Amino acid sequence: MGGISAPGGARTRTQVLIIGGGPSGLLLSQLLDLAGIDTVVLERRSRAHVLSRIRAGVLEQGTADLLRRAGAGGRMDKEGLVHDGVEIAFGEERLRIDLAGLTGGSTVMVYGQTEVTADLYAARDARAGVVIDQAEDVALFGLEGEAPHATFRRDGLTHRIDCDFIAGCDGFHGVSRRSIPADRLAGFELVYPFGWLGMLADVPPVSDELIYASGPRGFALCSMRSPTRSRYYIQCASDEEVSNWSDDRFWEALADHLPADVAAGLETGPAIEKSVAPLRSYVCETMRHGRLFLAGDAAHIVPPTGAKGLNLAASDIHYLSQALIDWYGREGRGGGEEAALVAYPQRALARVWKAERFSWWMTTLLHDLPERGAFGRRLQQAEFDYLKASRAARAALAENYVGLAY
Ligand code: RFL
Ligand code: PHB
Repeated sequence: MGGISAPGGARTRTQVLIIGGGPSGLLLSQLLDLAGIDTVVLERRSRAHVLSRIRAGVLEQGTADLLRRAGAGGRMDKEGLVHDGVEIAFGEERLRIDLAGLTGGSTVMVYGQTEVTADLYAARDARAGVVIDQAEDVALFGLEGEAPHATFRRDGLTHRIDCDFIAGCDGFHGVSRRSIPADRLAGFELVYPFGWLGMLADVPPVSDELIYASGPRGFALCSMRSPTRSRYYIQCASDEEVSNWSDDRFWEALADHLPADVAAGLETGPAIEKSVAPLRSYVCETMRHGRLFLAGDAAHIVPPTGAKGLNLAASDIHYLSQALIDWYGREGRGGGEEAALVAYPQRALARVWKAERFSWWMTTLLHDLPERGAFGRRLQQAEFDYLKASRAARAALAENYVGLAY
């Protein structure tokens, strides 16, 4: 092919080519590198853009442990906030879920995805990892054979990288899943008729713990990034325009969604960021197609209500890195390669579907669901009353919230 070259001195061949430089792709690259496996990451956006995205805030213990194993947990352990409880509010009633007490000591770490991504970039830089940003028009070839490759454009030139495997870590809208032939792709989707309007502000959080609130006007979440930075969300239409929301309008609506005693303690201030996220549940069960493996949001989406999106990405990467490390280990010993690769989708999907169930359950428990009418609201009240009355029900919530073992 004419006009094909190596970008900025990067190799034209690698062992595992990773599409997407979000948390999934960077973590995979780091874990494989630590095991002596060569990778190149191709990211469509600039690094500054990737690092400006505000997304998840809660890390399961398994995710925090994986980041430590990857050598990217130092700042998290200094600056992250360990939470051993979380609150559910229903109307004016508040119920604390004692995460640690109900799970034998498990906790969650409140530490923003923006920081996780920055720490992973720093870890890759420290090991001279190759992450090529602004890689446009990535296209994947030869997935069903033993020598796949990808092409992309950068600085007006077309480049080609050959590899053993391609890891599709390029999020829900990426090219990887779309490269699987439609008749080989098994996808399952549930779209909710609402979204979340999020805002970030440098004001102290209204409470030391997260509050998931369900009221007559719908859902709200009080979260945080630090003792001086708050992250708040309210339920909105999925096509809501951020530009319709002045800071004052947001704060008033938030107060309206919270129990009066919580609203009374709100400290307001100028927004640093506001954004709308539509809510969706999606699973692509075809997490492997030949030499292509999907991981993270490229393979599945959960509504953010259970705080599972980033954590599922981490467990996928744990399973995928193990499969690839196993494959390269066996290759050195001369065989048995298929078993290691076949295990990946099976192991990942078993955990994915449980997180999908939990995220769907939290979403339907707490949001205004107009299509279910007054009957639906009575069911939500009954569910909340059951949580209040039953330690077993609270334990089930806690066990899922801190994250199922892997
Ligand atoms: P990401 O973070 O989407 O990263 C994918 C990366 O791939 C790049 N990319 C491409 N690169 C090369 N070629 C292409 N053709 C490409 N197409 C895309 C993208 O630029 C990007 O850098 O997926 P990853 O790494 O799997 O990580 C998953 C998490 O980001 C995700 O699960 C969570 O952020 C989901 N999520 C939330 N999860 C929570 O637990 N709590 C939250 O509050 C929360 N809020 C959110 C969210 C996801 C959002 N999205 C996807 C728009 C809010 C939003 C707005
Ligand atoms: C957040 O802090 O952004 C956050 C926390 C918990 C969630 C979703 C988002 O369930």
